[in-house]
Amino acid sequence: MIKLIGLPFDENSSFLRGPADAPAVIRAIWNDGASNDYAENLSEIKEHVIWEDAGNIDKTTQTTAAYFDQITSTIAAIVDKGDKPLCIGGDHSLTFPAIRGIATKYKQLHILHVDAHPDLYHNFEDNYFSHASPFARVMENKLAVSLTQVGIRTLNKHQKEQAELFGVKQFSPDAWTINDIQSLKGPLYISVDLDGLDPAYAPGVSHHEPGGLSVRALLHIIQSGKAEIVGADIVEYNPSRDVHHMTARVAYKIAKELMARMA
Ligand SMILES: [Mn+2]
Repeated sequence: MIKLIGLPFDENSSFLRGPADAPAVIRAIWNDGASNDYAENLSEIKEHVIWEDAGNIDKTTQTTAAYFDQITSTIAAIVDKGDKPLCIGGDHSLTFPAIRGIATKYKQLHILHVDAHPDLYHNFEDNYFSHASPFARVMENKLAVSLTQVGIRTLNKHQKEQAELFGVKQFSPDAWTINDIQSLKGPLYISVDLDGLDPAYAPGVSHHEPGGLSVRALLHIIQSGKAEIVGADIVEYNPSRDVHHMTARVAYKIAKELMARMA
C-alpha cells in the first residue's frame, strides 16, 4: 500500500514561505471532480486499494530536529511494514529526514532528483538543514549509493565541487536521455521539486527558474523508468504563487503517475 503523508513545513525555506500550505491544497484537488483517478497507463489509482491517506506530520512545539526525527521514524515504520511512502511537502529540506527513514530498510538506495537546483550546499545561509542542502546531508550520511539529478540549471562553483565530491550525476533539462532514466537501478527514491519544471508549467513555486522541464517531459521520465520505486516526494509547491491551482493539479498528476509506478 502507498501511504500519502503531508508534511506542512516550510521553515527551512531561504526565500519565501508558503509550502506549508501545500498538502491541504493538493489534497483538495484530489476530490474536486475535475479529473478522474486513472493514471495514463489505465491503472485506477483508487484510495484504500492502491493508496491510503496517512495524514500529516505536523510541526507543533517540538524543535526542528525533533520534527525531522519524527518524520524519519514514521517513514521507517511504513517501509518496515512493506508499504511505500509518498510525501507531499513542504519545502525540500524534508527530503533528508524522509530518505533517512527509507534508508533504515534499504541500504543500497538510488535516488532520482528532479529540480532546477542541485540542493547540495554544505551550509546555506548558516542553516545546515536549509532547503538548499538536503542532498548534501543525504550523501555525507551515506544514505544512498547513487544520486541522479535532472533539470539542473543553477549550478555554481561550490555546488559543482559538491557534486564531484559525492559522485552526483547531473543533467540539465535538455541533456538527459531516456536511456539515462531507464538505466537507473532500484530500490529507487524519487524526489520531485516542482521548480524543476519550467515556471510556465508550474508557477506555484517560490523560486521561478526559467528554462525548465515540461510537464510532459517529467511524466515521460516517471512513466518510462524501470527500477522499483520504494518511496517518493513532491515538494516546494507554494500555493501563494499559484494561478487557479494549476500547479496543485500538476502535483496531483505527478502523484498519480508516481503511484501507478509504485503500486
Ligand atoms: Mn528547487
